[in-house]
Amino acid sequence: MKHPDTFYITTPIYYPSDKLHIGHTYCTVATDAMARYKRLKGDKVLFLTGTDEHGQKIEDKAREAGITPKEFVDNIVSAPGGILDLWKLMNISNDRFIRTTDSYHEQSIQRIFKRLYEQGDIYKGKYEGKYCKPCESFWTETQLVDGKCPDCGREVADAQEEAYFFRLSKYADRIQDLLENTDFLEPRSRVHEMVNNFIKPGLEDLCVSRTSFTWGVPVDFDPGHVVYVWIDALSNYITALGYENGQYQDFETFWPADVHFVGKEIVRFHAIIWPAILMALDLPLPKKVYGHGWLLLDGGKMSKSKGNVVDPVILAQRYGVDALRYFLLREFPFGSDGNFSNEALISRINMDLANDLGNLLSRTVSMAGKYFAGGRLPAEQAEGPEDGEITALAASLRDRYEGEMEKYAFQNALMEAFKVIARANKYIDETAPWVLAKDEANRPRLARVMYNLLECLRLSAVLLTPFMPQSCGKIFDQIGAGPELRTWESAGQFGGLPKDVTVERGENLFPRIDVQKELAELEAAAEAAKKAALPPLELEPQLEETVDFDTFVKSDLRVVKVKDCQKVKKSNKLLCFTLDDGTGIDRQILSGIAMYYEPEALVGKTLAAIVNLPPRKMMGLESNGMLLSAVHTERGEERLNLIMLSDAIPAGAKLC
Ligand code: ME8
Repeated sequence: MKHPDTFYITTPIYYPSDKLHIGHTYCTVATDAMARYKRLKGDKVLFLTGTDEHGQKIEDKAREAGITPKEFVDNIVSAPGGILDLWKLMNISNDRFIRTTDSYHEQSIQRIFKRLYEQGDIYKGKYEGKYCKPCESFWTETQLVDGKCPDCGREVADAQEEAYFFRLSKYADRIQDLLENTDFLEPRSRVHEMVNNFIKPGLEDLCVSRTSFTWGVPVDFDPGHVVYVWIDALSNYITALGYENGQYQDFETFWPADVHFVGKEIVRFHAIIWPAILMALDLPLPKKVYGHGWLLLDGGKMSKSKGNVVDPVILAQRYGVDALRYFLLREFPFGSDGNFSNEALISRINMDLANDLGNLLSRTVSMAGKYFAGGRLPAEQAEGPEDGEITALAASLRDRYEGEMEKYAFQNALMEAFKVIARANKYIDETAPWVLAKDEANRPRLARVMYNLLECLRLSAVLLTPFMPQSCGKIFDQIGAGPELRTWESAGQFGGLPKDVTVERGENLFPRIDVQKELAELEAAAEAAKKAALPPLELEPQLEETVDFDTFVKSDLRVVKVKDCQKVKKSNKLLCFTLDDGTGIDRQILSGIAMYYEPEALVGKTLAAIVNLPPRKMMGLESNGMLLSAVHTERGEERLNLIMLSDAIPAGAKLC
């Protein structure tokens, strides 16, 4: 039986098909903050994340790269700079990391699949779809592009494949009831979409095996079939606890999960398919699935193929891991989409962290150090009329914060902590310690003011620890709060610090960022990364259509020498060439290559031209022919090179 003080929380397992971006980081950081919060409260937490490593896409990408699928995923997951390193950098405190290629997981999947088959929840049938023969891939009608294969653009044909199906339809009523009549799925706004779009139109049985690729868990009782996607991926949440394997013994302690955090596009799989699989296995259902929103860039979903991804590593290196973690959870309401921008990131860091929190800390600690010898407050202190409101606000912070955290409302929880921080900054202005410091008689009052500020910092820092663990540790060090004053219990009351606490000034935790300079640098870095990600060389595909020889030889290609070359007035593109073509009469050709060459550099060069094109007028000048050049694309930029020939070849020589 699961104990009420245990807490099991998961992220989705990520596809290691590309490097992860800030959107993936968002979900993992949120899960980490929640796990740390529960640990702070004293729960026994199991925080699971991992990677979803099977499937056709990985198989294809590995083939393209000329390596095995396992080598391919290892490069993205466990090699230096991979997913494991990213989570280390982001200070993610996961207790376990599952890879669906781990042998214990594969063994469990085979057992789960077999059991569902033997009890009749999985049956053998025929998968029907559109089949692309060269790609050996099935597609659904909606995946096709203009009725053709979305990968290679060729014709597809109706085809059937033997496959296993899971009886999802059997569980439709129970799932509808679960969604409508419990708070299994949150935010509640997502329930309506699930029921109306997917359940009410009729749940179809789900194809759970394939024979058209091999990179998956083999169905052990039917060679040639591999388990297809969702049974393999979703079951990670139980196999990682030791369900149907001997690797771990945590199933009894931690299942059912307290919450699965998932992005909104996979809510459907977690809120419909996953409970159905668990119902079939006769296991308790997770207590909650929380579908968070997406981070958008310029209003669209980030995706590697669109080239609009934001790299969390660059941001963490520039601003610090904690500032990035804070921004992600403070800026966007967790259940809704949010637009990522560098401006928003920098202004949030400047406003909240540099101005409010960073300033409060450095002002308080430096005043305490300046006004009291060795930074130690005297125990004799005097209350004042300004104290009541701020101490009450700080003392009740933990309750308000807890209320928000229990609803996964990270943004609100952080806003509560920052209300205390803002109030403390105002309290400095109200009490004006620099005025109090002028008169020795005010010493007890001054000490009390400092003490209240330090307590506000301490209580806020305890509750900010799940979000900014490293920075809060440094705050505690500066304000003299020992380990027993960093706990959840100690955050429930105002007045935990000893009256004669000693502060120790440290580094400035959140330096202010120069917005304009930073934005320019970030843009340049993003541009460079975008370029680096582009294929180094792109060539125009060769034409499939043939041209007959007689047509080809009608093109009169000649060697020409440049006598003069000028920029055409009012045109950014055109150069006007005066050429010796061997006939004794100058030939004029206009060419749109001004962005590639300085005209004077071309005088005297030996080039190739086609000379029997009909005359053409451009910008009022006549062009008689065309100069030949070679064109290709390098890292997204078009490159052009005029065909230059040996100067030993005379003008007018025919090219053939
Ligand atoms: O879906 N903003 O893996 P995945 C917020 N393997 N979240 C984002 C995001 C963005 N811009 N982009 C991606 C899979 N995500 C499956 C899961 S679970 C049994 C199997 C989130 O790597 C996305 O919403 O494509 C999803 O929750 C997670 O990253 C993993 O996406």
